[in-house]
Amino acid sequence: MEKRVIIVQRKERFEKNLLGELKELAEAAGYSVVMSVLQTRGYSSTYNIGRGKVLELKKLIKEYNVDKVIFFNELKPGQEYNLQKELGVEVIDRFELILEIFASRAGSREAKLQIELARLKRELSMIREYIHLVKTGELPGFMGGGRYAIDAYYRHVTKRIALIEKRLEKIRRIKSHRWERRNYTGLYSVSLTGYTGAGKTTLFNVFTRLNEFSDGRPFATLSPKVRRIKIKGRPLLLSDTIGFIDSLPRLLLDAFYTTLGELLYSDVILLVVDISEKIGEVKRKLEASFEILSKLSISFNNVILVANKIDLINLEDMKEKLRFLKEYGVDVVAVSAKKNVGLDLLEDKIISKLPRYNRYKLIIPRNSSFLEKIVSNCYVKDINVLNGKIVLEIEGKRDWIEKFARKNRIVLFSR
Ligand SMILES: Nc1nc2c(ncn2[C@@H]2O[C@H](COP(=O)(O)OP(=O)(O)OP(=O)(O)O)[C@@H](O)[C@H]2O)c(=O)[nH]1
Ligand SMILES: [Mg+2]
Repeated sequence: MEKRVIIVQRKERFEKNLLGELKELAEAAGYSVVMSVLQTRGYSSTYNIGRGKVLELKKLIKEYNVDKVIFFNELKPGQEYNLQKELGVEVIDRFELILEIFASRAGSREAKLQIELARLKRELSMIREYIHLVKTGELPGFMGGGRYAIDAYYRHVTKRIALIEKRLEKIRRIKSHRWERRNYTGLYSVSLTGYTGAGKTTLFNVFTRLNEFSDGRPFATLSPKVRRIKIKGRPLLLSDTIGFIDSLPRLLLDAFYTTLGELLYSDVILLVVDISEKIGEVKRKLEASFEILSKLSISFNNVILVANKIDLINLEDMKEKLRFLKEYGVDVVAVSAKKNVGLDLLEDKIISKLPRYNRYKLIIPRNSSFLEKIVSNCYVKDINVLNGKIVLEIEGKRDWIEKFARKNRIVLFSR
């Protein structure tokens, strides 16, 4: 049975209400949200929220038979302890919630290690704070050998962190080699990115006709998926990446950004936006996405805004939102990934954005394995047989084509 939870956010007057997002996250983790509680201001260092709100929560927990309380705000260990003691149920914060989701979705070894690392780092800061609180008498002290046990645990966690960091370092070295190699082939690379739930995986599936995991919940995709596809005859690599969310906890940023490393090696980035939502939501998610791309130093020239889910809104609404999106000065294409609308235009746009787009004519011997290599790495515009030789007109990445020709002593004619 699903665990019943209450979600809580304490915010300053100028801060956003993000309980809607917290609810989606909680549901993604398999909880059933029975109540949302918002408190404006009223901070107390004991509970994070004010004492009055704590008593109110206590009542609600009884009334609605609640198993757990999830806070949007990051809780200090003392606060978590005090809340649990007062409320009599488990209390976690958004950080722990996201970790739960990450952990349940993590596929690759790297993702798993990153999650464990984030968990351990958080634990370390908790232990430090805990020791501090005991010393200052704000929490009950350690009994008997408690102090020794805590020290030993602290050392264990520190060691484990160092070990995981070493392993991650190794994985990353291998991975960057792989990226370099991929950059070397004639294949262009296109990445899907954007807010969680925007429709990246759906679009990925339409393009690849494969069935990747997509269950309509946040973070359905954790580690990047890559497929080789052809768009209008041009071979390229398409990657699906993890979804964005607003204000990701600081300790999770590393885990998050490394899974996005793929984007740095993309020729074109498809930033998918769900435009069926209210314009305020569209704006919030879009700006959060832009911020993440900026942090990765991605050039917006390579970005295409894919305005998705147009099947859910009427024409007027769509036009207004497209006008709004265009103000950001990035190319926009409206589609419905689900209903297969607008994809032809999107494909044209992708092709128009592929850089280092070069045309060559070349002549190769018949029956050679060269042909197979060329077909799978370039766009073949024309093919003829002349005097027992194959004459090709191709388009593709200059680096790959020139290297291939040099290596195999094939003469190229630029066009
Ligand atoms: N109506 C409609 N629904 C869509 C469309 N595209 C995607 N969806 C739905 O939106 C939900 C989220 O789609 P996903 O493809 O999983 O989204 P995502 O961007 O990959 O999400 P994460 O992997 O969590 O970041 C699913 O329920 C899809 O069926 C569309 O064009 N129209
Ligand atoms: Mg996905």
